[in-house]
Amino acid sequence: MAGPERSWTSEIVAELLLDAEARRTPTEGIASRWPEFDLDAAYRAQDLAVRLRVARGERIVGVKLGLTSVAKQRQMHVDTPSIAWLTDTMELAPGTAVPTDRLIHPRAEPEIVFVLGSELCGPGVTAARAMQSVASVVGGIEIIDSRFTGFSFTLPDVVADNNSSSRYITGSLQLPPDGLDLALEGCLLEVDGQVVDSATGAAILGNPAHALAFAANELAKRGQALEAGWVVLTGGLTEAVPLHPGSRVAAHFTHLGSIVIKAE
Ligand code: OOG
Ligand code: MG
Repeated sequence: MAGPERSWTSEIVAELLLDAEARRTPTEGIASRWPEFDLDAAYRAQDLAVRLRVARGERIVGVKLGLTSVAKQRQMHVDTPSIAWLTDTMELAPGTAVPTDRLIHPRAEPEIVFVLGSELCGPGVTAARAMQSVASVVGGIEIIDSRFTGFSFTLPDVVADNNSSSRYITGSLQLPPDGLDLALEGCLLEVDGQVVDSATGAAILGNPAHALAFAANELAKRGQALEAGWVVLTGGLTEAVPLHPGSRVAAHFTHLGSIVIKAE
């Protein structure tokens, strides 16, 4: 006879997903097992998980937006952007290979990244106001790694899973935002020497500045603000590409330089 239904909570979800990450073992979607699992419960799980990360010594260094481009929304079958946390252990130093043996099924995606010079606090933040807080713009590659089987999830699932966070790397070229037209900033995505995709910054909600404003306004709903010095990943410009041991992925930007990662 089946045992009693597991009594789900956001705490249980947070621990289950951190454990799946640590054990490199994907799990089935939460939403399919807990029908009441909604976006509020998912963000609670996300916040609890980041508190557990901080308790074990990680430091919050910024946020990452998810599903801000049509390319990503179509690929993942989720049509709403979301926000998640970045910690210091997610940053890959330049030249460091992506350790695929510690990950489940990593993928790479090119992103436009902001570094904040001052605090940015919602609600009511416009794209123009958001850009006043930006000290510099950088190119980046994010390595995502879903804790869900087959990279298959609902919006609450992926939010609880910290938007599939895994690693990220930023380029060495830091440009002031003035004088850059971010909607027109182009990016070529190259995998093992072949250009496989391209996009401009307009792919990100029309302009990555809108993603930054979205981040401030979403965090305000949870009583939080973006802090000076934080890094903001504005979301994958193109579909994410699978990373296998030996893969080499490069993102070539018009003005933000080239970022290259190798997987081992
Ligand atoms: C969700 C992660 C989303 C982005 O840039 O869209 C994300 C996923 O695709 O697994 O980081
Ligand atoms: Mg991303």
